[in-house]
Amino acid sequence: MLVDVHTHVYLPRYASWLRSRSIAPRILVNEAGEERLLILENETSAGRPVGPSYWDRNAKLNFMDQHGIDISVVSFANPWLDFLSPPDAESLARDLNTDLEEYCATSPCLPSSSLNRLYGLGLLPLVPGISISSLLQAVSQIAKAPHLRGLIMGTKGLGKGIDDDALDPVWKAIEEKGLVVFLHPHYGVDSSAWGDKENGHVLPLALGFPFETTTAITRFILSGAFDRFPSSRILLAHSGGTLPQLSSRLASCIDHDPIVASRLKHDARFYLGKLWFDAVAYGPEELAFVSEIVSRAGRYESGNSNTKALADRKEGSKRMLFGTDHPFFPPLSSSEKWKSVVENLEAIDSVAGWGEDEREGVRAGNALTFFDIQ
Ligand code: 5CU
Repeated sequence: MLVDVHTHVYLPRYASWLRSRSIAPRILVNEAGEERLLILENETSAGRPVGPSYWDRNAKLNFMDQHGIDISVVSFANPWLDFLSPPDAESLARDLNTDLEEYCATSPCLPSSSLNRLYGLGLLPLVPGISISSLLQAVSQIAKAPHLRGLIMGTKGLGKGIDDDALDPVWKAIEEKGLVVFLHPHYGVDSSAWGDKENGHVLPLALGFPFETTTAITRFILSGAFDRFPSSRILLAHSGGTLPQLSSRLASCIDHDPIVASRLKHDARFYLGKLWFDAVAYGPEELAFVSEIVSRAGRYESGNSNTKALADRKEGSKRMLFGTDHPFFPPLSSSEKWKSVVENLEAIDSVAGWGEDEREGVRAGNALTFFDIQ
């Protein structure tokens, strides 16, 4: 079985909003009469192709069939509602969450099963100036929707990031309802870091996106939020960005900073072991590394971190879940299989130390458990 946990949509109502706008984020029609998408900072004014794969459910299901994906946990694509006023964000969040529940609930079931092929992650109207009660209403709406299993969240929060103390009641409600939070980037990092050479979207997407996620989740950890909301279930996009690689350095920097250290109940690496990671890393070595380090995370405090690498990888694989990033990164020809699927599946198949149980877990079993799809 194959379950895709990182797959996006712009539902028709959202695409209409993007079409109605004259500044980015927007969908425009070019001189050739083709729709183009303009969402990233510094995107050329020509934008890039956008079409039914972003909003048409049949296109999503066809993509799933073409790649043997049985179930998708669909989430809204960036930049979500970030650019809207509080009243617009609030009403669009409500409508989009309703739309997504219907999109999933009326999807076909798996053959000889009562499981739907589509489940969803809703969204919150997280914009500066929104009231906390509006956010709590959205959390409650999502929790009541039978096919929504959580929500996707960007890194801005109410404008001050996801470590903003003002969000504590929201994290508390999310934790109480047992909802998954899929933390996903959009803004990258300051584009002056990319220099003057024309490198298209390579640097913002390959480096900026993962580093944005790294910064956001690290700030969340440093704020002590995991100590306040220890049952939070956060899934990190793109295999956690660079947090796994930097976690021991982070722990060391905290050790040398008494103020930050006094805020945390645990060694920084402990919190790594409370996270989940999509397996959208495109290479077996990266998956191996993340699974190994994640499994050791909780053991640093007991001084027992140097155990067997291969056993650690098996254990850590339980926190990793297959994803595609559809409909981003399409191939040049529509008949081709998407590299994002093929490469990520090949990577899962070739991790040294993962046996068939671990591969099956990352492909499907972990997601079914994590999202309570049964
Ligand atoms: O290619 C891109 O711009 C993106 C994006 O915006 N969001 C995403 O999830 N993947 C790729």
